[in-house]
Amino acid sequence: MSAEVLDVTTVPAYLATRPGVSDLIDLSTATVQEVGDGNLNLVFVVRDAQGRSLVVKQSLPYVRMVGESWPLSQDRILAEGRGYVAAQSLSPELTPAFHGLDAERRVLVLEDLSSWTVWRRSLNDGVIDPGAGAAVGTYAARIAFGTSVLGRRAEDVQEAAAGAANPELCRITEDLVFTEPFIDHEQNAWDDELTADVLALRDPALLDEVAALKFRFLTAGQALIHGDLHSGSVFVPGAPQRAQGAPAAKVFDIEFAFYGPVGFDLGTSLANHLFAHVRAEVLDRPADFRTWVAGLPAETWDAFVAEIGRLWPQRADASWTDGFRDAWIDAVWQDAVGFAGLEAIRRVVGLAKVSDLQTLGTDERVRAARAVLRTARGWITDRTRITGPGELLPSGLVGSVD
Ligand code: SR1
Ligand code: MG
Repeated sequence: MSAEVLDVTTVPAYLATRPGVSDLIDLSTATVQEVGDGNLNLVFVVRDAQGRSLVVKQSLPYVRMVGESWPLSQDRILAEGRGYVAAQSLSPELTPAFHGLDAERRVLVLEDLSSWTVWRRSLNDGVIDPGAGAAVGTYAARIAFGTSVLGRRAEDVQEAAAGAANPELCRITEDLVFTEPFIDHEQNAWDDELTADVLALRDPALLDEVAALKFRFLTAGQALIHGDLHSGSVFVPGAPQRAQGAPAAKVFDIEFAFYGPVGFDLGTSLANHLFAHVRAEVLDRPADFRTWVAGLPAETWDAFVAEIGRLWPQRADASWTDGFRDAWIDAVWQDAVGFAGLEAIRRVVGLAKVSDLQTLGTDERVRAARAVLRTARGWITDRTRITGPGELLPSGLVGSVD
């Protein structure tokens, strides 16, 4: 049975039933706005007369971007709650404060970050956000280490993994990322000029590699991963927040969380660096912005490696040698490069597009998308030969010219 869906008129009365909320906000003066602009959920910002605020998020019983014709259970909010519990314990400053889950009503209460900016928007606007990539890499490392057998007893990890199954959302990722972009599917769409590039992706040798990565996504339950760590799942602070000592980014929207391959989150991030890069190139953004974007893969990856190194002395099992650490990092890197290729392709071909490309004019979008597809294909096929983040992004739009 679906939980009753909230609206702007029912949120205050609902919050009055939630323990502890009246310490955070004065409900008698509260005003409510629905601000959800994602693909799946309702998001309300609640503000009181003293300027205090919080966010209320409720999963809908269907996919918001499609409508009630695509039903989806509201259980994903439970996965998101598990994600926030882990994040609050392992990397609290890099996620919004979590004020609790109401499992019955399928509702989360969170810190309001609406005065921050969603990173994708900031990248689209050509804004340099120093340290945002490093914050994402650090976050990924802390969650990977702290929820896996690297940092926890194997028995505890087994129990946590069993309780973190998220089959419906994993099915969405499986279909949208690993399957539909490579077949005829009604949810696919692309600019006509890209048809040859898209159909070229059905090359049997490439499909073998896609299959290997899909198998890895479905079977490598290494750690509690975010599952959708693109630039739309990251907030960046503005100057006022930075002046008050805010971190360089906060990761949110953890509803795709499950025990999966650590490289999936890093790969999703890297693909979104590619979107920012090709957009910056076709729009001919200033050199300092383009240079900063070109450095995002290294900034993110280097922070991930550094944080794993910092945490390593706290490992849960002395069997994890330093040599194994280095081999594990190499394996995560190869996974990340392959998954990045898949995330990049699906955002051009499949259902869920990205504004980095969609808001370009047609000519620019075609040039940018062609560069994405060609770069992404190379990431998948050459992932064992790409030795570091400096080799990932094409210089300019190389690869886009026939
Ligand atoms: C039907 S959901 C489409 C996409 O939105 C989410 O943000 C995930 O990226 C998912 O693949
Ligand atoms: Mg999302």
